[in-house]
Amino acid sequence: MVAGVLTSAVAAAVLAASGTTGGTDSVEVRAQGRFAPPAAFVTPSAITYDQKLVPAGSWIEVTQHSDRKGTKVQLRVKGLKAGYAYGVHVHQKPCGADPMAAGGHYQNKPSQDPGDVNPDNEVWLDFTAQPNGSGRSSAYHDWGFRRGEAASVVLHREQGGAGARLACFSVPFAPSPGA
Ligand SMILES: [Cu+2]
Repeated sequence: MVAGVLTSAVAAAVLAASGTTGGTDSVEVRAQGRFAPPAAFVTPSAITYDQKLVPAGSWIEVTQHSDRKGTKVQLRVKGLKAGYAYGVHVHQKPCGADPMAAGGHYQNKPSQDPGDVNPDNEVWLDFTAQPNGSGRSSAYHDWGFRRGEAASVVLHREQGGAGARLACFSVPFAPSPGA
């Protein structure tokens, strides 16, 4: 195990921490944040665009484990709307005040074909919030991210690959070892 980088930043109601550790055979990324609305001068790492469904102060954690065989991404949330069915995917770009800033879905096989918008070619983390507002999900693929092409997790109003963007969390996803 080689010491990696650990950074943290506190700004307004935002706490974000991410770390990467790994030897030559695997890579780990863990990022946590609390959602805040877009602000004029500081872009939080976790931004809510809809405070009814993603209240300010609600919490998110995303972890990535990649090795030469594949990639597991796990999502945990707290403080969301009980019983609500959220759609979630990994997107290409970091979050911004504009919900569209995160760009499109990360795709293993980049494609314009709507048929390639599916949980095999993309990382979907849809979940339904528990009665206490918490939720979790995970996705495993036998592929990994290309460097710099996966940078956020977006929560959507609907499940199944589409729907309005409710919130966005910037995550520094790492390329697979050896990539
Ligand atoms: Cu999405």
